[in-house]
Parts: sequence; C-alpha cells; structure tokens
Amino acid sequence: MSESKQLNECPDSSPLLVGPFRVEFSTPVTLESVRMENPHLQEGGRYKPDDCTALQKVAVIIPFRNRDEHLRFWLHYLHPLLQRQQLDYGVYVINQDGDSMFNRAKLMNIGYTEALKEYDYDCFVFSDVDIIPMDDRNLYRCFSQPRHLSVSMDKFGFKLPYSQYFGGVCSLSKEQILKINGFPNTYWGWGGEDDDIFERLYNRAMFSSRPNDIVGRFRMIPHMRDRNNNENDRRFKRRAHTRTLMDKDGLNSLKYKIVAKEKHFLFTKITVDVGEPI
Ligand code: UDH
Repeated sequence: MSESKQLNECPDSSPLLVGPFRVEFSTPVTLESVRMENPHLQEGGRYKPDDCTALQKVAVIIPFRNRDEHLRFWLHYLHPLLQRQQLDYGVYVINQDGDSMFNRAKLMNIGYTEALKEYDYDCFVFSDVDIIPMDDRNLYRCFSQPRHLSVSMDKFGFKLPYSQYFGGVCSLSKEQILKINGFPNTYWGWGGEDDDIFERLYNRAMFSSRPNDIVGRFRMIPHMRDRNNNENDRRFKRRAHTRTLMDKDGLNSLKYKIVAKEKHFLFTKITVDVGEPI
C-alpha cells in the first residue's frame, strides 16, 4: 500500500535561487531541447516541487499570437526559473485566433478564467511572451499588493518609463483580480490597457508593489510591431472613463469562444475567438 508523504511547506526564500543569470537570444532553442532540460514537468506545462509544498499555486498566463520563436525562448528561460522558485505552477498560452485586432487584456481575462477551470490557482502572473527576467530573485508569485515585476527593462534603459507603468509582467492574486473585475475587454490594438489596469487598482485602494531595479531587470526580445496590433488611437478617450466603466467592462462582461485546447509538454495552449472591435 502506498503511503502519501506528508511534506513541509517550501521555505519563503528558495535555496535553489542563483540570482542574476545570463540572457541572450542569438542561439535559437527548440521545443525538444527545452523539453530535455525540464524532465520533471507534467503535461500541459505543469510542475510542483516533490520535496515540499509550494507556498502558492501560480498560473502563468501569456497573451499570444504568432510569436513561436519568442515562446521558445520564454519557455527555455522561465521553466527552470519557476522550478528554482519552488512554485506549484502551470503555463497557459492564450492564443488569439484569426486576424482581428489583437486584444491583450481580454486574453488575460480568458487565461484567468480558463486556468481556474483546471486547478485551484491562487495567484496569476501575466507575462508578455518576449520579456525575460535576468534575476531569479524576482519572484513570480503574489504579494499583499498587486505586483509589477518588469520594472527595469533593457528597452527602457533599465528604468521605469513612467511611475504608473504596469506593462510587461505583473502578478495579482485571485482576490485582487476579483476586486477590480479583472481587466478591460475593450482595448483593441496596442496600448492603454496596462494603464487602465493600474487605474483600476488605484480606484480599489490598491497599489503596485515592485522589486528593486537590480532584481527587476529584464531583457526584451527585439521585434517589429505585429500585424493587426496597431496603436490604439482611442485609448486615451477610453481611459478617461475607467473609473465608471470598470464595473461593467471586465470579468463580468467577458465573452469568447474556445476554438482549441492543446496540452503540450511545455504549456497548455488555448486558442480563442475574442470577437471583433465594435
Ligand atoms: N502579442 C502577440 N502577438 C501579437 C501582438 C502581441 O503575441 O501579434 C503579445 C505578446 O505576448 C507580446 C505582448 O502581446 O509580448 C505585447 O505586445 P508587443 O510586444 O507588441 O508590445 P510592446 O509594447 O512592443 O512590447 C510594441 C512594438 C514596438 C515595435 C517597435 C520597433 N522598434
């Protein structure tokens, strides 16, 4: 008869962390090589430590379309990091189907909703596919306040571009997400949705916690602007109404259709029809 092992909680500070590490994008990686590097993963990009009980159950959500090369780099760097951080985690790639204008924040809402159907996650990390941390002391987990993790990016000269910046990588607990009715569904194209989220937090008396600018260093994989992710000219007008619209535009108004759900070894890919801008 097999006896279930009683595990202690993992320590607050993982002994496996290495601190700063080298990140470069000149040598291409393959899914096969990443798979070989991560033998302890379970199907769908799931992992939990086998010698302690993780402090948090974290769903990592990536809004995505047509960035396979970036995703391979992301998986190559992030899977080992998340394991060193001793997290109980799953990676969800939320893939926008078709050619309509990209909608990053709506994909994040869908990721939150779909991940919760699979497991009792208590923390959600939302990450752009092209932003890679350079220091594993930057914890991909949740804090007493929502957290902005990508504070010191190479593309902004390792500085915050402005003090309310909340783009790139952030983490929110389930409770924090519910307090702000999730994210807006109505920002189509590039820009504005991250500022809307910051404003939602402010309106619910929360603020963005941050790591320092050494631990918070990131590299972005250089790229051109994607097709159908044009700058959203309507974002400033829309943002002016966040306070009144946030209770109507968010998780409680989220509508989408699942087109496909695939369990890959390194991630779960959920392809969704998000509709069209109105
Ligand atoms: N994303 C996709 N596919 C797309 C558009 C966006 O996967 O077609 C996702 C992806 O996770 C990406 C994130 O949305 O990391 C944010 O989009 P972005 O990388 O286009 O935004 P960012 O502000 O770059 O990082 C803007 C492009 C500027 C190009 C300037 C060239 N010098």
